[in-house]
Amino acid sequence: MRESWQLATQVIHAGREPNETGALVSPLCQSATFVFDSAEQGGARFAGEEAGYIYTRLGNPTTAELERKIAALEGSDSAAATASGMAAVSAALLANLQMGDHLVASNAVYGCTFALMNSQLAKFGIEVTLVNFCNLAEIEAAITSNTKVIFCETPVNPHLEVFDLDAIASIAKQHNLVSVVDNTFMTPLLQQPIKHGIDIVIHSATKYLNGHGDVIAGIVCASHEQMDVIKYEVLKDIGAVISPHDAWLILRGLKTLDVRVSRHCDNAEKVAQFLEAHTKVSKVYYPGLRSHSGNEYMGRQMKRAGGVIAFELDADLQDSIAFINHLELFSIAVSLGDAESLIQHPASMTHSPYSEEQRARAGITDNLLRISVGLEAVEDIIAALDEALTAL
Ligand code: LCS
Repeated sequence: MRESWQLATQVIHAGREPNETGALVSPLCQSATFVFDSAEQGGARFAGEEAGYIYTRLGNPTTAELERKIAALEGSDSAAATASGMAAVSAALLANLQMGDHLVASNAVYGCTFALMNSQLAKFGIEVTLVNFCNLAEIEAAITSNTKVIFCETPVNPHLEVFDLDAIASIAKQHNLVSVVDNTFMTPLLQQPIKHGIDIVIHSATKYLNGHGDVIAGIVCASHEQMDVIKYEVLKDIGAVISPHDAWLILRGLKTLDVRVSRHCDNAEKVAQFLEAHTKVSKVYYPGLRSHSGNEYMGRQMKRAGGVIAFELDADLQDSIAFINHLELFSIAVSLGDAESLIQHPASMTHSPYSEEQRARAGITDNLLRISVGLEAVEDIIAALDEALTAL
């Protein structure tokens, strides 16, 4: 692979290695374990004296191809594919936190990431402080002598607030913290946090990377030094690794990532403009719109705004729920980044682990609706929204 190749080319070719069959598509290596030539060879592989596969929880050729590809796209030394996006978040945090440590994260994050920090990590004496990452002084003020990690998503799930990656990386370096960014909403084609100085990038590969709604998976990208702990200690012992079959499906999905992401963005830009102009929509959250606070980062940190839009209707909660039920073409489902357009209600679905008060602090209103704009003809997506808005 040439370093000069564009991401649209790398997404197809990066990470591939010739295989002995000559097959264009790398064969799926669906094996739990690997046979040693001798007892001595087995011992040498466990001791790290000889390269080679041992057991799929420790590494697998299909998984390794996916890891090489994503590492190339994100510009990291290495990557580890995981059983889910939550396994990726967990591995990145557990590798860098222990009892008595403190973590600073943004007020709004995906609901289960919030629950992991506030419920699971809390059980092991790891504290979290959630602050507004738009205000850099608030981040600085939250840092204490035991802070080890700074974490955010950008754009944020569910309301797409955007944070300054250069500034976050610089605060982390100044205080000797590990910075972790969840890049799920962007994919490496639209944003590469490591190029802004971020230490660890994670993804729910369930979303755009796979893109076909048939796999739950995640990926962590970091330096070799970080990966020695993330992959060969934490993931090895916790066991939250990806199935080779799922890695193979994601490799298949990734071949069309560039064309899919372009179409998601084209469609979402038109849908966001339609919603913003509609009298029954009171607020639209999409960084591609000039009215959005994240718009200043377009071009600087994000190439385009992605395929997720949040909005509030000029209606009460009951009518907003009726709108979801009335909407044709869209499936009422959590997740995002699939070919199908999806709609969900964050307060009662993806962000239900938050209490009402915590949601208010995170800016997640009860009326907020979130759509993942799919790959259908945009005229049909807009017609469906228009009809449901008219029926309000
Ligand atoms: N990070 C982000 C930003 C996410 O949106 C999600 C899942 C995860 C991590 C966890 O990934 P998973 O374990 O599900 O692969 N977000 C979801 C959502 O918004 N709707 O359904 C799942």
